[in-house]
Amino acid sequence: MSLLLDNPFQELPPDRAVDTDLFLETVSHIPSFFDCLGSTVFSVIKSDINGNITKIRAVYLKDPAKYVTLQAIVEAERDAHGAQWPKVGATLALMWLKRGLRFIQILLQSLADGERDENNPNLIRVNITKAYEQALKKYHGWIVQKIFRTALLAAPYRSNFLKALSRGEEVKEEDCLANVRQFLVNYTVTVDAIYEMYTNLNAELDYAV
Ligand code: 03F
Repeated sequence: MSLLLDNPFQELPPDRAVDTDLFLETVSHIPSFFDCLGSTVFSVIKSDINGNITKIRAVYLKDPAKYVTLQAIVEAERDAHGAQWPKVGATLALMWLKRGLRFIQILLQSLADGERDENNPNLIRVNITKAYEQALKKYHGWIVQKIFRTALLAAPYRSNFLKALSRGEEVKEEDCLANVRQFLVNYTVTVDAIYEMYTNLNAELDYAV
Protein backbone atom coordinates (compact mmCIF):
# COMPACT_ATOMS: atom_id res chain seq x y z
CA MET A 1 0.00 0.00 0.00
CA SER A 2 1.12 3.53 -0.56
CA LEU A 3 2.56 5.45 2.37
CA LEU A 4 0.78 8.54 1.13
CA LEU A 5 -2.67 7.01 0.94
CA ASP A 6 -2.39 5.17 4.27
CA ASN A 7 -2.58 8.51 6.04
CA PRO A 8 -4.40 10.87 3.70
CA PHE A 9 -5.29 14.44 4.55
CA GLN A 10 -9.03 14.97 4.99
CA GLU A 11 -11.20 17.21 2.89
CA LEU A 12 -11.63 20.60 4.57
CA PRO A 13 -15.06 21.92 5.64
CA PRO A 14 -16.54 24.84 3.66
CA ASP A 15 -14.96 27.42 6.01
CA ARG A 16 -11.57 25.76 5.36
CA ALA A 17 -10.82 25.52 9.09
CA VAL A 18 -8.13 22.94 9.82
CA ASP A 19 -9.01 20.55 12.66
CA THR A 20 -6.01 20.52 15.01
CA ASP A 21 -6.31 16.92 16.18
CA LEU A 22 -6.75 15.50 12.66
CA PHE A 23 -3.93 17.65 11.33
CA LEU A 24 -1.51 16.56 14.04
CA GLU A 25 -2.43 12.92 13.59
CA THR A 26 -1.88 13.11 9.82
CA VAL A 27 1.41 15.05 9.84
CA SER A 28 2.82 12.83 12.58
CA HIS A 29 3.29 10.09 9.97
CA ILE A 30 5.63 12.21 7.84
CA PRO A 31 8.83 12.14 9.98
CA SER A 32 9.19 8.34 9.90
CA PHE A 33 9.49 8.57 6.13
CA PHE A 34 13.00 9.99 6.56
CA ASP A 35 14.23 6.78 8.17
CA CYS A 36 14.14 4.98 4.86
CA LEU A 37 16.23 7.64 3.12
CA GLY A 38 19.51 6.52 4.65
CA SER A 39 21.76 9.55 5.10
CA THR A 40 22.17 11.17 8.52
CA VAL A 41 21.61 14.62 7.00
CA PHE A 42 17.93 13.70 6.90
CA SER A 43 17.84 13.23 10.67
CA VAL A 44 18.33 17.01 11.06
CA ILE A 45 15.28 17.63 8.94
CA LYS A 46 13.32 14.89 10.66
CA SER A 47 13.96 16.32 14.12
CA ASP A 48 13.05 19.85 12.99
CA ILE A 49 9.69 18.64 11.68
CA ASN A 50 9.15 16.43 14.71
CA GLY A 51 10.01 19.30 17.04
CA ASN A 52 7.42 21.55 15.45
CA ILE A 53 4.72 18.89 15.61
CA THR A 54 5.55 18.34 19.29
CA LYS A 55 5.39 22.07 20.04
CA ILE A 56 1.96 22.43 18.44
CA ARG A 57 0.66 19.30 20.16
CA ALA A 58 1.86 20.55 23.55
CA VAL A 59 -0.23 23.68 23.19
CA TYR A 60 -3.23 21.78 21.84
CA LEU A 61 -3.23 19.35 24.78
CA LYS A 62 -3.44 22.18 27.29
CA ASP A 63 -7.02 22.78 26.17
CA PRO A 64 -8.25 20.59 23.28
CA ALA A 65 -11.78 22.02 23.44
CA LYS A 66 -10.50 25.58 23.04
CA TYR A 67 -7.96 24.69 20.36
CA VAL A 68 -10.18 22.68 18.03
CA THR A 69 -8.77 24.45 14.96
CA LEU A 70 -5.25 25.63 14.13
CA GLN A 71 -6.61 29.14 13.78
CA ALA A 72 -7.96 29.05 17.35
CA ILE A 73 -4.43 28.36 18.60
CA VAL A 74 -2.81 31.12 16.56
CA GLU A 75 -5.45 33.66 17.61
CA ALA A 76 -5.23 32.70 21.29
CA GLU A 77 -1.45 33.12 21.20
CA ARG A 78 -1.80 36.48 19.47
CA ASP A 79 -4.11 37.66 22.25
CA ALA A 80 -1.87 36.26 25.00
CA HIS A 81 1.62 37.23 23.86
CA GLY A 82 1.41 40.84 22.71
CA ALA A 83 4.56 42.12 20.99
CA GLN A 84 6.36 38.77 21.14
CA TRP A 85 3.80 37.26 18.79
CA PRO A 86 4.05 35.77 16.15
CA LYS A 87 7.59 34.65 16.98
CA VAL A 88 6.33 32.46 19.77
CA GLY A 89 4.88 29.06 20.69
CA ALA A 90 2.76 27.03 18.31
CA THR A 91 2.41 30.03 15.99
CA LEU A 92 6.15 29.93 15.26
CA ALA A 93 6.23 26.14 15.10
CA LEU A 94 3.40 26.05 12.56
CA MET A 95 4.97 28.90 10.58
CA TRP A 96 8.02 26.68 9.97
CA LEU A 97 6.16 23.40 9.74
CA LYS A 98 3.99 24.75 6.94
CA ARG A 99 7.14 25.69 4.97
CA GLY A 100 8.34 22.10 5.18
CA LEU A 101 4.89 20.93 4.11
CA ARG A 102 4.98 23.35 1.17
CA PHE A 103 8.40 22.01 0.22
CA ILE A 104 6.97 18.46 0.16
CA GLN A 105 3.95 19.65 -1.82
CA ILE A 106 6.03 21.30 -4.54
CA LEU A 107 8.43 18.35 -4.71
CA LEU A 108 5.62 15.81 -5.10
CA GLN A 109 3.72 18.02 -7.56
CA SER A 110 6.81 18.44 -9.69
CA LEU A 111 7.32 14.66 -9.78
CA ALA A 112 3.64 14.11 -10.57
CA ASP A 113 3.90 16.63 -13.40
CA GLY A 114 6.77 14.66 -14.89
CA GLU A 115 9.35 17.43 -14.57
CA ARG A 116 12.80 15.92 -14.93
CA ASP A 117 16.37 16.43 -15.99
CA GLU A 118 16.49 14.65 -19.33
CA ASN A 119 20.24 14.08 -18.94
CA ASN A 120 19.75 12.46 -15.52
CA PRO A 121 16.25 11.03 -15.60
CA ASN A 122 16.70 8.98 -12.43
CA LEU A 123 17.73 11.96 -10.28
CA ILE A 124 15.23 14.20 -8.49
CA ARG A 125 17.58 17.12 -7.92
CA VAL A 126 15.68 19.45 -10.25
CA ASN A 127 12.46 18.69 -8.40
CA ILE A 128 14.08 19.15 -4.98
CA THR A 129 15.78 22.39 -6.04
CA LYS A 130 12.51 23.80 -7.35
CA ALA A 131 10.76 22.99 -4.07
CA TYR A 132 13.62 24.48 -2.05
CA GLU A 133 13.74 27.71 -4.03
CA GLN A 134 10.00 28.25 -3.74
CA ALA A 135 9.38 27.13 -0.16
CA LEU A 136 12.50 27.54 1.96
CA LYS A 137 15.54 29.21 0.45
CA LYS A 138 14.69 32.80 1.34
CA TYR A 139 14.37 31.84 5.02
CA HIS A 140 17.85 30.33 5.10
CA GLY A 141 21.22 31.99 5.58
CA TRP A 142 24.34 30.51 4.04
CA ILE A 143 24.99 27.86 6.68
CA VAL A 144 21.57 26.28 6.32
CA GLN A 145 21.76 26.62 2.53
CA LYS A 146 24.93 24.55 2.82
CA ILE A 147 23.00 21.86 4.73
CA PHE A 148 20.54 21.91 1.87
CA ARG A 149 23.30 21.31 -0.68
CA THR A 150 24.54 18.34 1.38
CA ALA A 151 21.02 16.94 1.53
CA LEU A 152 20.67 17.44 -2.21
CA LEU A 153 23.75 15.29 -2.87
CA ALA A 154 22.42 12.61 -0.52
CA ALA A 155 18.97 12.61 -2.11
CA PRO A 156 17.67 9.23 -3.26
CA TYR A 157 17.30 8.20 -6.87
CA ARG A 158 13.89 8.84 -8.32
CA SER A 159 13.12 5.10 -8.51
CA ASN A 160 14.09 4.57 -4.85
CA PHE A 161 12.14 7.61 -3.72
CA LEU A 162 9.00 6.40 -5.48
CA LYS A 163 9.56 2.93 -4.04
CA ALA A 164 9.85 4.41 -0.54
CA LEU A 165 6.53 6.22 -1.06
CA SER A 166 5.09 2.81 -1.95
CA ARG A 167 6.39 1.26 1.28
CA GLY A 168 9.23 -0.53 -0.43
CA GLU A 169 6.99 -2.50 -2.73
CA GLU A 170 7.63 -2.82 -6.44
CA VAL A 171 4.90 -0.60 -7.80
CA LYS A 172 4.73 0.65 -11.36
CA GLU A 173 5.89 4.24 -11.63
CA GLU A 174 2.58 5.32 -13.12
CA ASP A 175 0.63 3.74 -10.25
CA CYS A 176 2.83 5.44 -7.69
CA LEU A 177 2.45 8.81 -9.41
CA ALA A 178 -1.32 8.30 -9.52
CA ASN A 179 -1.22 7.85 -5.72
CA VAL A 180 0.88 10.98 -5.39
CA ARG A 181 -1.67 12.95 -7.41
CA GLN A 182 -4.53 11.66 -5.28
CA PHE A 183 -2.65 12.46 -2.07
CA LEU A 184 -1.91 15.98 -3.29
CA VAL A 185 -5.57 16.98 -3.66
CA ASN A 186 -6.52 17.44 0.03
CA TYR A 187 -2.90 17.97 1.04
CA THR A 188 -2.54 21.04 -1.17
CA VAL A 189 -5.87 22.49 -0.04
CA THR A 190 -4.78 22.09 3.59
CA VAL A 191 -1.34 23.67 3.12
CA ASP A 192 -2.91 26.53 1.13
CA ALA A 193 -5.46 27.11 3.91
CA ILE A 194 -2.72 27.38 6.53
CA TYR A 195 -0.77 29.85 4.38
CA GLU A 196 -3.91 31.89 3.83
CA MET A 197 -4.56 31.97 7.57
CA TYR A 198 -1.03 33.32 8.21
CA THR A 199 -1.58 36.03 5.64
CA ASN A 200 -5.01 36.97 6.97
CA LEU A 201 -3.85 37.12 10.60
CA ASN A 202 -0.64 38.91 9.64
CA ALA A 203 1.28 36.10 11.33
CA GLU A 204 3.97 35.54 8.70
CA LEU A 205 7.60 36.54 9.34
CA ASP A 206 10.42 36.57 6.82
CA TYR A 207 13.56 36.48 8.95
CA ALA A 208 16.25 34.01 7.90
CA VAL A 209 17.93 31.45 10.17
C1 03F B 1 14.43 26.76 11.18
C2 03F B 1 14.90 25.74 10.14
N1 03F B 1 13.82 24.89 9.73
C3 03F B 1 16.03 24.87 10.66
O1 03F B 1 17.03 25.69 11.21
C4 03F B 1 16.63 24.12 9.53
C5 03F B 1 16.81 22.81 9.55
C6 03F B 1 17.49 22.08 8.41
C7 03F B 1 16.95 22.49 7.08
C8 03F B 1 17.64 21.81 5.94
C9 03F B 1 16.95 22.12 4.66
C10 03F B 1 17.02 21.04 3.67
C11 03F B 1 15.72 20.80 2.97
C12 03F B 1 15.84 20.04 1.71
C13 03F B 1 15.96 18.55 1.86
C14 03F B 1 15.96 17.87 0.57
C15 03F B 1 15.83 16.41 0.73
C16 03F B 1 14.88 15.76 -0.21
C17 03F B 1 14.81 14.30 -0.03
C18 03F B 1 13.79 13.63 -0.86
C19 03F B 1 12.95 26.76 12.99
O2 03F B 1 13.95 26.06 12.26
C20 03F B 1 12.22 25.73 13.83
O3 03F B 1 11.56 24.81 13.01
C21 03F B 1 11.26 26.43 14.76
O4 03F B 1 10.60 25.52 15.61
C22 03F B 1 12.12 27.38 15.58
O5 03F B 1 11.51 27.86 16.64
O6 03F B 1 13.79 30.54 14.45
C23 03F B 1 12.65 28.43 14.63
C24 03F B 1 13.39 29.58 15.37
O7 03F B 1 13.56 27.76 13.77
C25 03F B 1 13.43 24.80 8.45
O8 03F B 1 13.93 25.44 7.57
C26 03F B 1 12.31 23.82 8.12
C27 03F B 1 12.88 22.78 7.21
C28 03F B 1 11.85 21.81 6.72
C29 03F B 1 12.45 20.92 5.66
C30 03F B 1 11.45 19.96 5.09
C31 03F B 1 12.09 19.13 4.04
C32 03F B 1 11.28 17.93 3.68
C33 03F B 1 12.14 17.04 2.83
C34 03F B 1 11.76 15.91 2.23
C35 03F B 1 10.41 15.41 2.25
C36 03F B 1 10.28 14.11 1.54
C37 03F B 1 8.87 13.84 1.16
C38 03F B 1 8.18 12.98 2.15
C39 03F B 1 6.78 12.71 1.72
C40 03F B 1 6.08 11.91 2.76
C41 03F B 1 4.62 12.15 2.76
C42 03F B 1 3.90 11.26 3.71
